[in-house]
Amino acid sequence: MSSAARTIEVIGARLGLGGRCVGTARGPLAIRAAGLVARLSAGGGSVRDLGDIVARDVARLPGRDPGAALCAEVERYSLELRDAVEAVLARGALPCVLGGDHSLGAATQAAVGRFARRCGWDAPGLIWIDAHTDANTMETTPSGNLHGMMLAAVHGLDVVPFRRVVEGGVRDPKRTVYVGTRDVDPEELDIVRRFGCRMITPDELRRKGAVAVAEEALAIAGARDGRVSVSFDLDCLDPSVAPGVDCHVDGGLDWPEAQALLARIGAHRGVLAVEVVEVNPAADRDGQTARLAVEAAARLCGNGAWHVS
Ligand SMILES: [Mn+2]
Repeated sequence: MSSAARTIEVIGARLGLGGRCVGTARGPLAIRAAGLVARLSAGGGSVRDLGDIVARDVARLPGRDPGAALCAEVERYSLELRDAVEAVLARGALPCVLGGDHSLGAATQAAVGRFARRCGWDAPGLIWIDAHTDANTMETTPSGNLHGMMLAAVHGLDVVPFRRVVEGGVRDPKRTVYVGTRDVDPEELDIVRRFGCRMITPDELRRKGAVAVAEEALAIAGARDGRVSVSFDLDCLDPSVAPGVDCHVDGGLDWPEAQALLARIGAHRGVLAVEVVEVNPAADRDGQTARLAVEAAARLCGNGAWHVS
């Protein structure tokens, strides 16, 4: 189950409909242009680029209901992505999904849950490195943005556009660990607490150290059999470090903290799937955020361990 021995299969998800700005749809292009495939190949394993899943251009209604057309398109690309990720897992390869707005997480994480079920394993745990908890529902969302609701669906709450996507792939929220959390809506916080998810803020990470936090996250998420999947939203980093994201939240991780965290997680043998999301090239500064996305992916895919400083 060593990630270093597995082929890495890259899928781009050119999505912006689930977020605040459509510029995020160009994230996978920027991450590839920053040298992703060469960087992943430097780990010594083989890397296949499966190309992109592309969202169609549909109009979003303003306000808390994004509209039936948008929801239908989110469901369409999510089912396409979910099946693609499940096929990667079935080949014994490590999926590395590039975003694109975080609505893609329903597909990646449901694919992991469905695949585990087919194998007769427990649902794998989840490490969610993000400024946000993405745990709103259509009833609690202040914004109507689906990238903030997808994990509620993955945890088994009913969010209509993700209903079919998560079928058979729901994950256990008690083995979800959030890292870097610092922007949670009040009703969303109630949901996260009720579920019993572990939440680690940047302050707590600074107190305990990034490696200790990585080990705690792996212990909780991997409590059953060591199997976990990992989601990395670039907005977990401070906007001064990673300006090229959709939602800027001050007080985030710096790069030395993040890279130590990611390298420790990526060295774990039970990582089943990786997603690196929310890169918005329109807000980036000289491709800096895209380059960090490359480095994050390399560490999570298990070939960045020797870069730990
Ligand atoms: Mn986020």
